[in-house]
Amino acid sequence: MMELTCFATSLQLPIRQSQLTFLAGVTIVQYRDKISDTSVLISTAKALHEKCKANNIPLLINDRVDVALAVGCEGVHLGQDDMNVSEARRILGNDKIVGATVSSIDEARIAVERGADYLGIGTLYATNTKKNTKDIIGVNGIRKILKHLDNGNEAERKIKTVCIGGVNASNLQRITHQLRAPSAPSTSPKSIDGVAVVSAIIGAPDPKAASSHLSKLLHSPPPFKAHSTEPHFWLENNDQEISHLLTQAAAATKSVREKGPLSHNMTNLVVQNFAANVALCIGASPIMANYGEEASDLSKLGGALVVNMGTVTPDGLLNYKKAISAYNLSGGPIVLDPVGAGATSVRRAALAELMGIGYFDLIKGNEREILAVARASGFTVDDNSQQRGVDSGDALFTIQQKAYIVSTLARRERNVVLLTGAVDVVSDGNRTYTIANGHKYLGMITGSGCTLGTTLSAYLAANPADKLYAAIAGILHYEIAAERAAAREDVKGPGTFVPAFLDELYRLGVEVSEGKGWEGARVECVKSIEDEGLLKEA
Ligand code: 3NM
Repeated sequence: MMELTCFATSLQLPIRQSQLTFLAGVTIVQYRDKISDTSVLISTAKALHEKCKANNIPLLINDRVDVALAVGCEGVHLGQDDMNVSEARRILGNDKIVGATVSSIDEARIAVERGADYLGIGTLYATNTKKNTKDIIGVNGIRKILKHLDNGNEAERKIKTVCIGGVNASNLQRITHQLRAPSAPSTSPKSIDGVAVVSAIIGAPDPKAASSHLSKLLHSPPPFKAHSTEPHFWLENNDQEISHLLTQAAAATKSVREKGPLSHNMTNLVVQNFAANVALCIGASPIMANYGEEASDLSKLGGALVVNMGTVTPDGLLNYKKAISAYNLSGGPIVLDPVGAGATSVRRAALAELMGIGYFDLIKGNEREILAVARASGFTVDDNSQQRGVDSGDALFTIQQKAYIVSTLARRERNVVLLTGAVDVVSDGNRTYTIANGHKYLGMITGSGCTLGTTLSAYLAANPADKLYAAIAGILHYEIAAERAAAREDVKGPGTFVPAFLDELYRLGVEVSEGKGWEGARVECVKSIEDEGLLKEA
């Protein structure tokens, strides 16, 4: 059961009695009042307690153990500057609820040690409700604390957690989806148990309707998972697995051609024309719309978004953020292509910012870009263990190491991660595959990586049930078409390759949809992945 904690009042949003008749779906109320005199605190809290009792909702008092005692309510919530948890426990007894605000692993550890019943972890996002917060720790900071608790002693594993700061109806489902301790696929990782909210309820014109809506959101899957058939598992026999995959991949190609999904590209100027042509050739419907305000309408058309950071600017970043929120809300898939992400501090910061405010169904990149993604996801990369791989002269990592990186990252981000190269490695955290198709000409023309992103967006939009299979289908379509184009007699080099490639994308799509299958697909399962120790918690 997910908890919805509502703060009944705060400095900026004073309580109106009428608001509390009563907050639908709220499971705990906290009375937070930092200015009133003690006598007023007690009388307000008593009135509030009567209402809470009538609705079977525990009432906690923020900061003030004395007020909680006077009122006889269910407990207190304590900040780091208040009475410490063990003192409060001693005074209130074991029957009362004692919660604590924590922003770091150390604070979490100490609060659990001292006997807290739950942790309020924050601040998640900057908020107008409480300006003097200690730390904005974001999604990564909270995941780190969850991971610590997940790996801790019994009390740490069992402790309940809620997150706080800037939670509202537009981000609640994404946040609860993302706030999980990343763990091995076989275990059930610790996740956030609820959210604590002030302004999204108390500041709403109709608090009861707002809390009811938040509660519904909290108890339903996020829109971007609504059509997923997860969990997905391997077939035991590798040949059967690959043959099943290829059948599904052919159906995915057919589905792209039948549905003609919108591929909304927020991409760099260099590749816009090429990306539109690639989308058309595979049967998708392209739109090159870089203006964020349009995204809300576009996101409702059943398509997908590509955020390609190839020519990132401050304006571009604002536009991406609007579009990302719109697509996360509608459930339309988003492909993130963090072009050159590791190259400059501006790009690294932009990537971290986007990953902190959005969910990306698929993130693709080359080795250096994926390493930047790993850092933005809260990992440190062990530079010493980078070594030249055996698969490609330029590769930093071996296939095994790549498999470890993409699967670890996909498991943390709960999405699909694709590391492109001579051999592509792609994973959803549970299943990892290599794909060895493609041609060197793809590396000699502009925008081949970017337009693979366009292709993948259309595949994800048309095939949301298993986004990993959808991605593999898109990669096969793209790379086998390149092989066929390069082998043509009329292709003399990269220049003549481009139009031939567009032809072959179209022709292969038709053939596969008509049941001719994937001649020449070179896909393999990577079923055993060692912990290469390349990614560490930052
Ligand atoms: N405590 P809203 S943030 C009361 O980080 C409080 O400890 C915080 O308000 C912390 O839901 C916060 O309006 C205010 O963003 C949360």
